[in-house]
Amino acid sequence: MNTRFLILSLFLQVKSETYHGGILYPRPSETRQVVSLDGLWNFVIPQPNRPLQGFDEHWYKKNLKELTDVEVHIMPVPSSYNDITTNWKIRDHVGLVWYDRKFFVPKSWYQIGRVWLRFGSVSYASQVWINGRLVMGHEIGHLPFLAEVTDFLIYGKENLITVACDNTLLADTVPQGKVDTLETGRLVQTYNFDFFNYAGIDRPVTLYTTPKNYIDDITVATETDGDVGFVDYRISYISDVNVTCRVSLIDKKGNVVAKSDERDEPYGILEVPKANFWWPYLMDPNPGYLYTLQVELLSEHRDLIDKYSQPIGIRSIAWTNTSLLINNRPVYLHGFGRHEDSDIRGKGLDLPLIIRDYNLIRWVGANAYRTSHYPYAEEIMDLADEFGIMIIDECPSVDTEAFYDSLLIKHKNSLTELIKRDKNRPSVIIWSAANEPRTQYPQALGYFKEVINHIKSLDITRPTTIVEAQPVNSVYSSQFVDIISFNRYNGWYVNGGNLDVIPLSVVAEATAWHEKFNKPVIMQEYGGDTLEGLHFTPDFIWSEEYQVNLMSKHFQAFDQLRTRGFFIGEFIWNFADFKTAQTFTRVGGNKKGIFTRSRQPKASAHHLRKRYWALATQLYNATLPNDLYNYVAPPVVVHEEL
Ligand code: BDP
Repeated sequence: MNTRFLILSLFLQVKSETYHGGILYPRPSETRQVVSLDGLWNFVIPQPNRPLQGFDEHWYKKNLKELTDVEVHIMPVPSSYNDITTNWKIRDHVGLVWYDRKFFVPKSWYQIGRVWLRFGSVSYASQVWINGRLVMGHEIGHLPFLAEVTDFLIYGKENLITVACDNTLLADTVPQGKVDTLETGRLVQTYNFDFFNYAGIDRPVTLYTTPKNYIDDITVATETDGDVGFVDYRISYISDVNVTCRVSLIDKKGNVVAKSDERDEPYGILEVPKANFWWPYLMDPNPGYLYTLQVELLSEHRDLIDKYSQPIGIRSIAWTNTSLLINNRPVYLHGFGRHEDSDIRGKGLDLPLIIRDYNLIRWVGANAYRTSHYPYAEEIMDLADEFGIMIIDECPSVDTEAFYDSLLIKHKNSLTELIKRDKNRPSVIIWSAANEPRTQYPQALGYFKEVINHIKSLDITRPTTIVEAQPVNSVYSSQFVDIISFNRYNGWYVNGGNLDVIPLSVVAEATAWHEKFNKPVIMQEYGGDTLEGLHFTPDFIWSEEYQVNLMSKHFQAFDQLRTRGFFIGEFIWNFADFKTAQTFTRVGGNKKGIFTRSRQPKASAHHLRKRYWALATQLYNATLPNDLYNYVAPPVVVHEEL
């Protein structure tokens, strides 16, 4: 069977309808209502030998619940579908799955203006129908998409929404994958990246209203000068009448601290004297200060047409060939690579989990993380803005092996959508174009030149990076970026069992990257798998002691590098254990977390906590938490000899 057909069948029909507007997060206001479609949906997988059964039988015009020749499951939304049931065939399914549910649209929404349908993400590709009519399609997971559905709805009555979702990864999907056929005829998805290919409607689904004439997008860039903040804004709107844009900046206490002038043009610069800057966690006693940029679309008679409130932070970013500066102060990034991953819900958004994660991030004293290896949910990003956690925002390109033109188009699309989504976030300080592509191939040169130029064409306010795994002298890509990132598993994949070599190797490699490219350097991944509860002294690979000592050897290297002036960050791999594909190299998944998959600390978490807080104290004078060290004995008093 031609698996490529599965994906093409989804996209041929909708290509021309690609949405070009803004993708502002749905927020209620005086002029907008938001209704969640999260909850329990019906879920069906076609018969194994009939992958296109749903299309052949027009399932989008039927109630899935009433189908008789397939099993109908109940599926929570948002969640990945893979680990919800007890059936491995659902977990490992390749191809299309179908979701539907009914929902009510109030009569009062009739002629309210416009109604929109928005998905936080569906992985990997999807097509959406309302009441049997095709509304939209979207390819690439981890990114939001939306469409106006005003004319598709029945007002004051029940409506049906149907989603077909395809998890197939091929040579020109982002990320790449391959589908093989087993002797039995069953399809298996293979991929080189090291995390489970979770799929489904994994982020919130919302229905919301806007007036007919509405605010479509808001773009903000901020600067600082002394204690003055500047907010440069651009509003795009859709309107068939003359309108103006009144923009007000409101502080946390509700005071208007700046506003647009009487012309109320859709662009301008607000000046905020004595501004509360957005500071990273631990760099200031009041990190993550957010203002509200209130945008009002007004008629010629000054009547309110539409209103949208966008949280923003005022901060500046600058970079040199040795440093990264926030509000003109150099920052040192200490954090981790992470995953959206947890038991049962997979990559599904889970509010208790994400709040627990931020509590752990702050407990451990990290000030940054990378959204390895795809964009994280908007709700997760909101908390980074709010807590002052600096984000290296990565698009879903991971382990790219071959560079096709068709792939390049999609890779660039993923960055367009990511930047459109996250451009106003103060937490986002670096765009990451890819993780561990095969940049030793000459084709990587033209490919990444174009990818980085594309980012620069969309946002010049933030630096770019590509996270490299190839040796420094063989890459064709990092010449284009602003900040060098590299991953290296010394004491694990390289010199496993030989921790003593680590300081030398890390210092030599980081220095070589800087010498070759004359740019600041971040070590984006280092670490080793660790089975919680496994102990050996002297340390032995996979034990908690080994992970702790592997870290200490890296800390020594990082401290040497910090004295050289170009080394700006250390990120351990990984924040928590996570699920991977089934392979003999992984025992229940990747165990390089400093927290277990259920978010409890290994010995390494306590160890890392001591370092990250020590760094915060040295660099920013942060106050140590009082439970960092356990009581052992009274401080030793050293008596001077008489
Ligand atoms: C790195 C990858 C990361 C893996 C890690 C590992 O960037 O996704 O999980 O190796 O093997 O190369 O643990």
